[in-house]
Amino acid sequence: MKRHLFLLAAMAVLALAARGRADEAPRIVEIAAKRFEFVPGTITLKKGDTVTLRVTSEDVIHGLFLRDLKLDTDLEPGRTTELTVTPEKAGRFTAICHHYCGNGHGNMKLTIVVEE
Ligand SMILES: [Cu+2]
Repeated sequence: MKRHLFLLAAMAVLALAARGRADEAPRIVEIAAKRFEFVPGTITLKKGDTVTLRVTSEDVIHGLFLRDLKLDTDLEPGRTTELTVTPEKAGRFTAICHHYCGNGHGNMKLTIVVEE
């Protein structure tokens, strides 16, 4: 009988531990894309931490490209695109808009700082 109670307690602890992990949603970073900037212009992430980038284009089609973090996506006008990223190396990276969106397109950059 004692043994059964012990097993029940152990199962309850395991169930709670599993639920705790499932509740750990990635941090969300909101970013607006518009001619000719990303707002904020710089975001800071932590190496090894998974985050969701929630990027909304406020005007025309933009893009977000950064090879180092495997970002390569179109940002449709008026829509929000979610990207999950887990940076594997620390440093300072520059993501660019890779859809021509007008005269200031070349300056449309997002700095991503990844801290150790
Ligand atoms: Cu652009």
